[in-house]
Amino acid sequence: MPADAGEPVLRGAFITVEGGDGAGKTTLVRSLAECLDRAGRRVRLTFEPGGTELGRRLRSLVLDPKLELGDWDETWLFLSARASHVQEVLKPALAAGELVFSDRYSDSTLAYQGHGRGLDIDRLRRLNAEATQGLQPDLTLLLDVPAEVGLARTRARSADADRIGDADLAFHRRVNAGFRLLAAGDAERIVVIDASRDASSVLADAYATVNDWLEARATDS
Ligand code: Z5A
Repeated sequence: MPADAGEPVLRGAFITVEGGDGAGKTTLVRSLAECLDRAGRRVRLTFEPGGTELGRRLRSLVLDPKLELGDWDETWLFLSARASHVQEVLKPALAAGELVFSDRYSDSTLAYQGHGRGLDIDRLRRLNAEATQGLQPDLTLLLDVPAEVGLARTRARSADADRIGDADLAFHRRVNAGFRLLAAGDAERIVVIDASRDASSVLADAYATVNDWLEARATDS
């Protein structure tokens, strides 16, 4: 079916990196971008919540430990940040043919607000579809690490309070279990990587996965 007149064709590739707190997403996307750059592939890095001015402002609200927020209020803030991210950053970059990596995207809402907070997953999926205008990642790397290990890493890095990171261990375990369920339900898109290993082993697996995926995509097109 032809694309709607006026809707740009998204020729680029959209890869997301997901996982619980301290899984190593930020570390990984930076190193991956360097490796891909050395191999001649320019990468655009972005993240949620953030990536736009509205996203950055909403991020400081949603993570502020002094702010009391209901679970749905929290959800709307993430969705608003995502809607601006899609409209202002992701769609234009993909329309221009870029290779885009986002540190977190819509699976985080399903895992944190759905599995972690216990909100209705089907409703969250519908709201994600609205906020993203239907834009799904082509490939997702899920960094899987036990919640205790991830939290120990983030707490060793900084003692700063964080409204979501400071939730109890049971919450973070539900989030991680939620991510694994999402991966089991969408094995074509979501590749699980054991992120409890050292950063260079995680990078080697992630790089091989992305490279294979990019080559397969080039062969198919
Ligand atoms: N959230 C949500 O609830 N719903 C949503 O829809 C979205 C997000 C989009 C974002 O805050 C918060 O919002 C997040 C989910 C929620 N929860 N919290 N809190 P954030 O961006 O500040 O938090 P984060 O995404 O979890 O980032 P993080 O805590 O920095 O984790 P990370 O990016 O996965 O890890 P890192 O920064 O790469 O590494 C953490 C530390 O571990 C650092 O000192 C590294 O040097 C070290 N590290 C990294 N990899 C390794 C390995 N392999 N071994 C040992 N040490 C490592």
